[in-house]
Amino acid sequence: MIARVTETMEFSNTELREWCRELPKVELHTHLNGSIRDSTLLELVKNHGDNGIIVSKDVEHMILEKGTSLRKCFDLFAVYHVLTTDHETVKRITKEVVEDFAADNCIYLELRTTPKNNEAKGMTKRSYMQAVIDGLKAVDIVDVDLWGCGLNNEESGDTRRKKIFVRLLLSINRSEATSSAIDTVNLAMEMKDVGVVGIDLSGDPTVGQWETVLPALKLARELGLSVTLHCGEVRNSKEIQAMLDFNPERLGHVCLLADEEWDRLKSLVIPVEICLTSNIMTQTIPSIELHHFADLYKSEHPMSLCTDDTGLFSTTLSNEYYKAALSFGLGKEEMFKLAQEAVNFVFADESVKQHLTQKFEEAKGQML
Ligand code: 6MZ
Repeated sequence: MIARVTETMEFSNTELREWCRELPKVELHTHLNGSIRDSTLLELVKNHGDNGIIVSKDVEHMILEKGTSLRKCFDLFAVYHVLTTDHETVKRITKEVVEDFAADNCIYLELRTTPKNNEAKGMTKRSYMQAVIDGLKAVDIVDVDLWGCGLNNEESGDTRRKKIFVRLLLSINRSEATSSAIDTVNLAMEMKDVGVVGIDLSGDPTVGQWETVLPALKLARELGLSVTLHCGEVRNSKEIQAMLDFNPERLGHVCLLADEEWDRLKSLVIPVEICLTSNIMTQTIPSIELHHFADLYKSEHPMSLCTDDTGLFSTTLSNEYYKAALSFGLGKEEMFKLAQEAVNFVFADESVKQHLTQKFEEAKGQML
């Protein structure tokens, strides 16, 4: 236990769950295709039918069985990508994912996705991203602020509607060639005035070489885009050290760092995106009690709770807070502070940070 247990104990579990849902939250690490609703996936499987690439019965089973190891996650992503590679579906899943986060009281969502070419569907990386933007415009239940103005509700001007700030990160997949990774960075640059704030490096951590993507990451930095890297999902000391040398704006996961890498992470004070459920479900970390959250929290290292893939891991951002409260004995004030501090690590500009800070100030009186 690392904090006051008593405060947490004041709640019943149901009250604690509800409190976590009401807490305003900032999500910094979630992948679009990993956050598709199960119901949507199953519908897509049904519509897709058996076509030689996927067999519906097997896929339904995989979807419901979920990502219970890193290997299974990447097998599933390959299936998702067969199901979602057309513009209408990309638009639909984007709309649904944003609505799900908004319903969970997330007030700022940094949504990441890998732009994809798919010649058969007439899709380019650019048109894929346009479908994402179309999905944001289609959001019904809240106002979406994408680049400093209301996106989906300009005419109504209804100030009572809840609002979510959405910013986009373009992901480079670790298996991409240098030229493809550079294309993604250039696309991010083109889309800087429509809500794209940075670059993520993700994908199967057992695949790809750091040197292949480094030129693209350096270009991103030169162009003023923020960078976050998936780091230490598998033991790979050489790569972890290279990532720390790069000193990105944020790091995701940082599960399997050796002691000296751990010390270096702390001395560099790089904010960490923590994904509790994901790390446990993929068995990257053997149990929640052994999760590095506790050590980072104790050393007051900057970090933020995140979901990684809400669909794949059947979680929500409020569930991640709930889990942290129960597992590490955090009280209301600690939880509120943890949520609020995430504002410091968003890639959006100062005006958004000010707006979010104000939202937390307004909520404080009601929540504490
Ligand atoms: C590494 C992950 C990931 O980009 O198609 N992705 N990469 N580790 C993880 N932890 C389990 N979870 C998701 O969303 C799906 C893609 O995000 C990355 C993978 O590259 C996956 O294919 P998009 O929207």
